[in-house]
Amino acid sequence: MGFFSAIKKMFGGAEDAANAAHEAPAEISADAGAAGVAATESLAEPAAKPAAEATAQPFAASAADEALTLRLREAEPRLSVWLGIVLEGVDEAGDLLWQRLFFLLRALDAPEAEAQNFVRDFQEWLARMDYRQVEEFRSELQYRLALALDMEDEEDERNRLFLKISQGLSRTREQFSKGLDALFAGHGELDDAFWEELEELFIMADLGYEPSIELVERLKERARKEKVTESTKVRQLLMAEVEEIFRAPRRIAAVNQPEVVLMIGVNGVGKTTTIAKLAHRDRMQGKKVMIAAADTFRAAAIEQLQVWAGRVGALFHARTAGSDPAAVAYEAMDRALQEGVDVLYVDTAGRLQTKVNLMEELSKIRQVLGKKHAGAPHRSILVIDATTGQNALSQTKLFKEAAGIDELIITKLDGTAKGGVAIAVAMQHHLPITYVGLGEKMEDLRPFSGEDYARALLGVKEDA
Ligand SMILES: Nc1nc2c(ncn2[C@@H]2O[C@H](COP(=O)(O)OP(=O)(O)O)[C@@H](O)[C@H]2O)c(=O)[nH]1
Ligand SMILES: [Mg+2]
Repeated sequence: MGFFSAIKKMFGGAEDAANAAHEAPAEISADAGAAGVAATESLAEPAAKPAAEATAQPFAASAADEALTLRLREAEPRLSVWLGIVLEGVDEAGDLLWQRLFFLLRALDAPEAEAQNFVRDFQEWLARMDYRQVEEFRSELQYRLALALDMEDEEDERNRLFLKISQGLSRTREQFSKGLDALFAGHGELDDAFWEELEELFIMADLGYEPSIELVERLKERARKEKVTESTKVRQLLMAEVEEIFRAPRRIAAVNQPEVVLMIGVNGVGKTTTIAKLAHRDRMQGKKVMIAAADTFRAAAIEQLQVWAGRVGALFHARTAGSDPAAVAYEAMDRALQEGVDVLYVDTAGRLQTKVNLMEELSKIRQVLGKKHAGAPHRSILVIDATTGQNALSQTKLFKEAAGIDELIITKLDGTAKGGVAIAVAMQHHLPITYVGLGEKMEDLRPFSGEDYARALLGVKEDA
């Protein structure tokens, strides 16, 4: 959806007015635009905008719509603000809500078919969740709009994400940040005792012994380089160091479609729900998704995945429980190619019998995928559960050796006091963390930002 062109269209700008002119009732030249100022004077906008104004007409059908259009034009160009305006006077799901959603999507230049799909999907979701009140679904609605309109990187959504991470890490922060404060209060100078206590603090925050020692060494080095001698400055050093730890080199993203994503990790970490959340994101971005149940160990696991696939609108491929996981992966790969799928997710079993077994099973799956579709799997994602603390570290080591990992997703960062494990894993394994799970809802899987994480963990305010 051409959100930005739509925003510019609504908010004016001569160049955009020209771009949008095909939708205007008549071509308005720059001169005619100047002449038309009187007509739009009440909007108190610069002279170059009448043409843009004209393009806003087609969807300003009724007086109510026109009033809304004007409100949107005057408002800050942010999704949350716009959503707030179109949801005014709407308390629950129903005709008025659908009408307003269509209005917003049209105002944002969404093609009619996409707008229809969006609203229909959302209606289905509301029915399934049995939500009626706006307050029950507002957040999911904004999330869906942000994905559909490609606005997740906008400040608005980034703030929401930061709040989420910040809330999720509050228990970890409590331990960590309070410990730091006490440490700063007790030591003015950066002496050996200070560093030793800092190391203990890291260990207590579940960073693990070796990573804690390494982190202190890095901080000492940073303090030396930056000639920092006071303990109070260490918070900023730590902040910079944590950000640095998460700075993973960008991988080449070139993918020959379908993109194939292999999800690995032990039982219970959240693989299946994370696939659903990722698939949901893809679907909101208009992609065709297939999910393959190569975790064939339990029938219940296959059913659970099938239910998720149905909910998020993904194709699903499975065999009966006990089937060969590689055969499922092979067939799904075949189907994905035939049916023009954009992304194929392959769920795998997380049984940790022996490393050899695990290695064999995963490498067989990888082989058959690659045989059918060169380059597949394009991404092997290890899912780890933050609440398991140190186990997450040993699991990463094991899977890295057994199967190879391209990226990490850390789930259950919400409410755990062990959120520090993200630092340890990134530091020890040099793997990018691409998403984090911040709750059980679909909207609770978000792209990971090392900067947000560092800020949330250390309680550093935006302008501090
Ligand atoms: N609080 C919270 N729970 C999660 C998160 N991700 C997954 N879960 C829950 O963890 C449990 C196990 O998830 P599942 O996907 O079945 O794990 P799998 O065995 O690895 O496939 C389920 O109850 C999920 O709802 C998260 O980010 N936060
Ligand atoms: Mg599972």
